[in-house]
Amino acid sequence: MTRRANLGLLAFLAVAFVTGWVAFAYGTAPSRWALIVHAVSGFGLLVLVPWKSLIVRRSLRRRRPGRFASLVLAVVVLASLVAGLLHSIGLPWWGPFTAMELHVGAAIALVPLVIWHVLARPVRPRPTDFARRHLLRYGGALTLAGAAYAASEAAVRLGGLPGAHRRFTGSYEVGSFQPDLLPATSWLFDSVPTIDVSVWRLRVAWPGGERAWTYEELWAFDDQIQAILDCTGGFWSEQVWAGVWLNRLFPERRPGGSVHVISHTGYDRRLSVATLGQVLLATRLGGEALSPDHGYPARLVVPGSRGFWWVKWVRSVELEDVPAWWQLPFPVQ
Ligand code: HEM
Ligand SMILES: Nc1nc2c(c(=O)[nH]1)N[C@H]1C(S)=C(S)[C@@H](COP(=O)(O)O)O[C@H]1N2
Ligand SMILES: [Mo]
Repeated sequence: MTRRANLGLLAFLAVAFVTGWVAFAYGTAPSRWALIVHAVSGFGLLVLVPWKSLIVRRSLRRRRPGRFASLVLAVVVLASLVAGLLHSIGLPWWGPFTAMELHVGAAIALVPLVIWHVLARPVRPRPTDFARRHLLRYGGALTLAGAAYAASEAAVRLGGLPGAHRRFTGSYEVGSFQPDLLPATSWLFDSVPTIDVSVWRLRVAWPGGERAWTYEELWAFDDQIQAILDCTGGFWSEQVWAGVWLNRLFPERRPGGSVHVISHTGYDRRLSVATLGQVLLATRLGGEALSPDHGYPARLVVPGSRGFWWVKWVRSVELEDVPAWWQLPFPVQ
């Protein structure tokens, strides 16, 4: 019994961890499905708490070494759970971090703790763990978890809490069509650079050629799009952007592969050439020149993709003969 409760906890934790990142990777349908599974596995951990507390009580009496680390693990799991729930409910929150930052930060801190815990307290699954009578139990725990999630969503709606209005990615709307209210944010460590457009050039390169564009030349384009920026930090905002479709900066006939977009700060993303007609290199937000914190002189607008694809302060755009998946799934700066 206790062994299977431990295995269940580990499975729920692993599923929650993976689906959290899937939700971060997508701004479209997969994010919705991932977050439903994510929430159910989060509630699954809570469902198993009564069994786990029996295990914990018994184990504490034995005074085994490493108890302290196990308790830290429990506290960090609970911190992540509580922060995730507070974000989803939308209750006010104070402190140096947002609920979502604390949620993900705690989840990342869990990785070494969980690895240590599993190595220090190994649980070997046995074939009988998958016997039919146990499968019913697992099904029961899953059903309870699903029901708890459904009940919490219903409560958020009935209670008229802010969480009722969040997007399927879990993000809250901020300042749509009011450029001044669009939050300025970075993925991790980038800070706003100072760029002098009289010397700045956008480098556009492809196999066999390249061209440098001045700010004035780019400013002359007026391709427009209304798009939602959905930051994994937990906000979204719809704005009108203007600039130039990326495919217009390249020669008509070009090979496949991907486009490597590099920021003045070194931050970079790689996009599939198939999408270039829908990706805007924006010079304007709401009809005005970009402000430095929103990417002046030029930044990407990638509709349907999470904010971290919207590279700011773009310095060069290079067509290369490598596939778009040839990059880390998330930036590291
Ligand atoms: C293994 C540790 C984790 C656990 C136990 C966990 C659990 C939870 C729970 C219980 C919620 C509230 C669900 C709801 O009521 O809607 C939540 C929300 C959320 N989590 Fe996690 N999570 C974990 C890791 C992560 C990671 C690593 C990420 C992202 C990289 C992430 C992203 C999110 C997001 C975006 C939401 C908001 C969903 C919404 O508002 O609908 N989580 N998480
Ligand atoms: N060069 C660079 N571009 C970047 C980032 C960054 O850290 N560096 N952060 C990205 C993230 S995570 C988001 S959500 C958006 C935020 O755009 P905004 O500050 O205009 O709202 O910019 C993206 N572009
Ligand atoms: Mo973001």
